[in-house]
Amino acid sequence: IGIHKRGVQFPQTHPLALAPVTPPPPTVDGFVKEFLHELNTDQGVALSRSSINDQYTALAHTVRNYLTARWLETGRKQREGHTKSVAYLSAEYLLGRQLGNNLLAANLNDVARKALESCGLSLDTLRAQEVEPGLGNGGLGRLAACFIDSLATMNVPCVGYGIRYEYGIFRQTFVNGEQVEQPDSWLALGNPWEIAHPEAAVKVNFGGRVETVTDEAGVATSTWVPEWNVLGVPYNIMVPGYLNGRVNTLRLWSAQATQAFDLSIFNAGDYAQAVRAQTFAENISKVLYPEDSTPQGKELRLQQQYFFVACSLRDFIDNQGEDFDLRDLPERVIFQLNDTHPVIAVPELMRILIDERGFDWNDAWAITSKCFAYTCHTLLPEALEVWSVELLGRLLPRHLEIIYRINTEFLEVVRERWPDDYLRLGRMSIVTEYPERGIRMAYLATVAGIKVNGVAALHSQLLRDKVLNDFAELWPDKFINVTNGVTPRRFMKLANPHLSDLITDTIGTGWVTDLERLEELAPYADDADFRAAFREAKHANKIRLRDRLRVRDGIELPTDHMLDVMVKRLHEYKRQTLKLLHIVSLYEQIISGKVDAADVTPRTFVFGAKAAPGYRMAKNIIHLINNVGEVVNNDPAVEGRLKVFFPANYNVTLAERLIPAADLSEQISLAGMEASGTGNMKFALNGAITIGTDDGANVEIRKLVGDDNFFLFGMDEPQVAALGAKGYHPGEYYESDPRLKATLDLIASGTFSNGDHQTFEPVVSNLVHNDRFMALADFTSYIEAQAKVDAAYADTEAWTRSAILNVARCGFFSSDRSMKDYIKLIWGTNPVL
Ligand code: RUG
Repeated sequence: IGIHKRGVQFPQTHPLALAPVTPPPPTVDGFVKEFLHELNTDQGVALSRSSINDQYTALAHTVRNYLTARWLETGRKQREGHTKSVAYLSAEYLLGRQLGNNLLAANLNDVARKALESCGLSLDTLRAQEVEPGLGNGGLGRLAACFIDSLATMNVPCVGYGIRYEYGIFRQTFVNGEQVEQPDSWLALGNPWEIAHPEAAVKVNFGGRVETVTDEAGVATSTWVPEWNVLGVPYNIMVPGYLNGRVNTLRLWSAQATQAFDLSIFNAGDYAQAVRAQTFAENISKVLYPEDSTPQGKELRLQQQYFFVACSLRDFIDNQGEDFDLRDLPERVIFQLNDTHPVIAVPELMRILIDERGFDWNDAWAITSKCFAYTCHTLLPEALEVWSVELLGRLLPRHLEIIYRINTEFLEVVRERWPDDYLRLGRMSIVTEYPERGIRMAYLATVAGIKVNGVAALHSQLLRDKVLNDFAELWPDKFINVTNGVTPRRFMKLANPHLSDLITDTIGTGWVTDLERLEELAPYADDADFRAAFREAKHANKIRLRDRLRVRDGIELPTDHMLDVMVKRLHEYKRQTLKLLHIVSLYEQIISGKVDAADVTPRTFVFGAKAAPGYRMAKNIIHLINNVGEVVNNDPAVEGRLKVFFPANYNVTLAERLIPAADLSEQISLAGMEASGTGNMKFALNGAITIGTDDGANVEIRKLVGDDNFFLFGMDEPQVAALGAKGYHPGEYYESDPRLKATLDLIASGTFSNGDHQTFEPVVSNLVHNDRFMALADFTSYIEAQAKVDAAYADTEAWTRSAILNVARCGFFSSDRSMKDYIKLIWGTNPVL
């Protein structure tokens, strides 16, 4: 285990084994042959007897076979070139379906379609068979997936490391309007995209104690005597670049017990006890924690974090070969820490260097402090992980010891710079004493990282000025911004073929890998024919969405309404309630006769959102959205004017259908709360216009598209801070805006809960009495902005013009550009051509 040697020289080798591996011919016949071969030999069935899953699996393997030659070649070049790699450490990858993306990357879509047709099969049917791997919660995991796509496309050596959760993000269902979670057994029918290497499993230790021996010269040596261990089995997934022949690797670790069961206990008849150790070990990669932006600090979570970084560090180091001098590690790799989740990698590398490789502290730190960089994705204080010292000491005693020493040496640096500033020492210490003694992982990452980046300009500035201000004073150059981005391959080319074809027909194909070229579309905003074609594409997307929702959810989507979409995790700071207040106020105005229904712009509102299972308020809000939809959709008074839909289980697959069809993109978080957002970018690039606050990457979107092509509302971050400082009293807004009062009163009246006043009382009273995210303060401004939206939408040509300019001016938000920024500002890696 873990010592399985690769690259052994065989005394005799058949010449074929020395030749480069060749892919099957990229012709229809070549594809058919490969597909049937896979179906017959791998699935063991004849076409005539095969199930759809057999066909899908064989198809996936066929596509994989085309990529394999390039993958092996990529690996060979990388090993021989000793190039510096990016090792992206992320607890989440929200990949989305693989088949369509891989066909696109390998330019096999048409060939595959025709090949399958010639076998009497439909590519679309087989694509629908794929269960998406939901190994992430939301933006953070999807960002990781976009980044690895971009790095492969840009020819940058990268290995993504993560966890192969057996159950990904839960499948959301609604029962009487309330969220009910079902396990996501995404592996039930197998995963044809992964290749397991059980022989390369890595052992990971936990628990036990540290023994310290001091020699005659007074030098202390620590030895970790762990108590238990598990194995990490690597599963490789190919990450193909777009049409460039490069295939990088995503390596996900699955936990396995070192011993399947205890035979003596089994023989004694206690079967449950005999397999307990196995169950315990395998729990580590069993299920993704469904919290987004608010970690829970559970022991299993820390086990997951250490498990995957220990495997990944060991894997990367072992792959450098036996003669590799670890002093050269910073020239070989940069470990990018995706949020605080993998930060335990810092003491782990120190432990490997000192305890296993015999480096002294200073040399080990000299290496370690050049190998990591840290991306922070939040500003919410509760989202910055703090691990209790008690727990860390119990699970990873040696790491705790190392963290204490890092902290001691770091505080010396602080003391030297600010000799008498004791308060500052307390503020900056990696070890906090309140509310219990804990390790502030963001601080540890900041101390160890060569750079710390936020994910949008405003976020990075607030990190520097507020959350990590003391650190920014100490190391001003450490803090940088890299604005997030999204991959145009999945979120335009694949998701929006209508618009993509129109763009390609107009400006050529180069935009797919050079998204700034979308600028060339700007002049066409003034071309009536182009505008008509653009509208046609949008309409076709609404029809595609309608067809999908009809089958998926039994929803009948009107295709002639403005499509107003808010999709993202359910969180109070994102303010789905503000959107809901807008809908209820429109409804209230019509049913109370204040407004004639005929004067209301026909709109369909679509929500998509999962709530963390333990987040009570978020679940109440979901319930309320569903119940408002139920009432509004069945009230003849608003028929033909308002519809509210909430398809369950929003995921990447649905996003790919929904986003291209949207007219209006809702990005309405309280300013200073959303680190970046990436949905906002996807919508704008697909020709939806944003209504949004000055928050996260909205700020940059607005700057690029221009004020005329963006509906801005609400307080900005300094205004939010000032109101908070002055004292925020939401009740005053309730009392002073009659429209807001009528809206909240309607909810409180039981209209959306069969007359029951209790059901939504927590939502209403939380808004009126607490409202941490100041929805009521922004209500009036939001309603006014929505009125402007209606007016603008009435002018079809002007609206289309704005939508086109959104597409044309948002090329900046490609994840390729984000990756260029990381390379230039942090990694210093060179693309390998
Ligand atoms: O909430 C943030 C989003 O604003 C951001 O766009 C995304 C990617 O950077 O990360 C999200 N996030 C933050 N997810 N989890 C956290 C917890 O730190």
